[in-house]
Amino acid sequence: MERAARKAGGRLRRDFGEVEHLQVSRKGPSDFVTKADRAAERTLYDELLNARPDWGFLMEEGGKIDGDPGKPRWIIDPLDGTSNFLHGIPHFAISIAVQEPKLDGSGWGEITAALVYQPINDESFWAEKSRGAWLHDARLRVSGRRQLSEALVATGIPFQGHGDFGEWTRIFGAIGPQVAGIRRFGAASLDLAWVAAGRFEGFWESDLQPWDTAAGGLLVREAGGFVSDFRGRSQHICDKQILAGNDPLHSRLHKLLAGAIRA
Ligand code: 2AM
Ligand code: CA
Ligand code: CA
Ligand code: CA
Repeated sequence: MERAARKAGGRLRRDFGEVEHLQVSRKGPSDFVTKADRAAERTLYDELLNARPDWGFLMEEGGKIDGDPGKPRWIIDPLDGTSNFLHGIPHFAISIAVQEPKLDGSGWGEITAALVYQPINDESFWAEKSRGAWLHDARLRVSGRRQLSEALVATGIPFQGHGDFGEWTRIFGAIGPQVAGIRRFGAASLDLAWVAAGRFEGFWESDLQPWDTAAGGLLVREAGGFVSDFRGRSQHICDKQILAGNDPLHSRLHKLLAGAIRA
């Protein structure tokens, strides 16, 4: 996983330097895809298929590819933060997770391994189920801050055609005055990795996809944090909403969110 991400990351680094020459197309009004997204995904696919020929794939650009029955699958966002990438902002990542099939064969189950790799500053956040989360060889632990007034919280703001601006604004109005600050950096997998690393005390966003949350969710849990939907129920990767945070701030944020949604 790390080898594949480093190879694809090297490619993204080169393309980032040539961003003005990249072919760009649109999937929606402000939802762009570049030659770099596709090339990185191709590299990840080739490397991971070579390493585990019988596993399946769920990828942002290429969709679903079945593996052998009973085998895990890779969940891949080859370039999370395409808008940043396109604007020459070096905040983007590769996100890879491993999902196990359910034992009874009735679909997909737990995420057991995760990697979020930031090619520009060469930060590699990884986790294995029940074995912890790490930044390179340093164990990760969510923030120890306990006061909302000291909390730096990240979010994702809806954009054209995605998400509910009214709901986001109500939540922002509820959380904003209570916390030390709110950030919107534009790459959900990195927002989650940074919660795991204790850089943010919390993160919320709606309208996400499995490849945005699969790896980051495991990172937060393995770093001792909590991940849920906006109602505090356990978050499955197919849920579009996510709220992540340390204990006790996850529950404080959840109460503010729940109040704002009801209002
Ligand atoms: P992407 O770069 O892999 O498409 C949550 O904000 C996610 O929405 C981001 O991680 C980003 O993933 C995706 N996204 C797509 N278009 C976006 C836009 N115009 N602004 C912000 N995020 C966008
Ligand atoms: Ca995209
Ligand atoms: Ca992407
Ligand atoms: Ca993404």
